[in-house]
Amino acid sequence: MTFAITDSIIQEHNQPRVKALSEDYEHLALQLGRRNIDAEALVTRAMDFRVAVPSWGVGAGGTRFGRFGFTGEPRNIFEKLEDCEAVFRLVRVTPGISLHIPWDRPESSPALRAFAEGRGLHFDSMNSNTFQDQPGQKHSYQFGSLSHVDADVRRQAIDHNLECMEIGQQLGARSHTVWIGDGGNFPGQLHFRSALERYLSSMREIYAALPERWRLFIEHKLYEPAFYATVLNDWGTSYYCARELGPRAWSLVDLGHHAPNINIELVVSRLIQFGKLGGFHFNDSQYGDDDLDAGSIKPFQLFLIFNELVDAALSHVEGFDPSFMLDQSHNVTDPIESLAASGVELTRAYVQAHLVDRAALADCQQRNDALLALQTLKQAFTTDVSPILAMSRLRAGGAIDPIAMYRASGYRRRKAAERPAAIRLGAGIV
Ligand code: PSV
Ligand code: MN
Repeated sequence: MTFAITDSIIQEHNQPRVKALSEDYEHLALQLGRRNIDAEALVTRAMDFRVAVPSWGVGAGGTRFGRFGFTGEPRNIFEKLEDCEAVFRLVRVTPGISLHIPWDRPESSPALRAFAEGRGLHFDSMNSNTFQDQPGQKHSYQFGSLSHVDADVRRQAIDHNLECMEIGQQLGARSHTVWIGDGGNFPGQLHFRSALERYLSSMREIYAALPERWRLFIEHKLYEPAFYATVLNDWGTSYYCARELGPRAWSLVDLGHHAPNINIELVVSRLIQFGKLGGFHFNDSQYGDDDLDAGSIKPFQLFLIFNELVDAALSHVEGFDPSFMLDQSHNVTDPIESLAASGVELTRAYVQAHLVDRAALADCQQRNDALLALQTLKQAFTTDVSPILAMSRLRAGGAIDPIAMYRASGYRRRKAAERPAAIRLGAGIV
């Protein structure tokens, strides 16, 4: 038997904290009541919030300069799922797992599915990987994959995506996410229009093979690994391609994939309005695709993004049903702590966005009262909803204080004993 954070360990840790939480919650409920906001309704919303965890996120991340492993690091997909379970048990909003193939290719999909379901987990989106070469691979992706000039390379990349979807079907997943590193480093290297045309024609084949009721997410990125021009570079190109592909193709927004200083909430709003916002990869950044923990650098931006999402949900925008995933790289923290904290931060932004007095905001906009419009948003953003989040976790069986609970459990120390060191050096994640 391997060590797990059980319900009873959590309850034991929660027990001495329940009284203080109840008092804080009552006080907040009273304050919100004065603003005609029902705290109980917000607890329910927080309990219903869901964000998927990436299977690759529970291992040590890395940069192109190196990767620092840690003791007790998961060595295979089963151990990764154990760590995903720990995150889920602490915060209760992360039962979905987003799987990367071939990083986490299962030897037996039925066995992996049973293992996950036995832990209250399920598989969310599949992710293909045609941005790296794998041992024994026939054709190299050095000069691209789905948009490569050579039809044989494109065939191999298309087949890989088809295989990902086949595995995903066996695992019970419901969507497939395609991100390619295709692009160029030098002016003249790529014929821009032909490269996009080739990408689209490869994607049409993938789209045609999409299992019933699945959604196809296409993820754009401004730069990296290509540093001069990327084939699927921005949200406009993503929107165009999603529309060309058909109703089951959607744009996915990774928060780290934009030009510096871009107004991401505006991008989000445009994709909602044009009916193509399919999902998110949440993370945070200071400079580029830094893959830092969600909400760690720009919490107000995160709130403003959720403000757009909640506004769309409350106004029942047709077909609006975005999928949420974390896509982070953990280099200096325990990934379980980072993922748990990120799950909490996303739920916080989601709940805070429900505090926005939308009638007052609409009135400010109508009267061109810019100052009060901002204050209306700030009133929601500056409300500390921590007691609502903690109450929702408590009621769902999670931890009142997830990080303290995790540390008290000694989980990583126990895993270090269970998982004798497998030193993995080398460059990390993109
Ligand atoms: C690429 O930067 C990306 O955001 C894609 O989603 C990849 O699948 C993931 O990162 C790999 O970490
Ligand atoms: Mn991503």
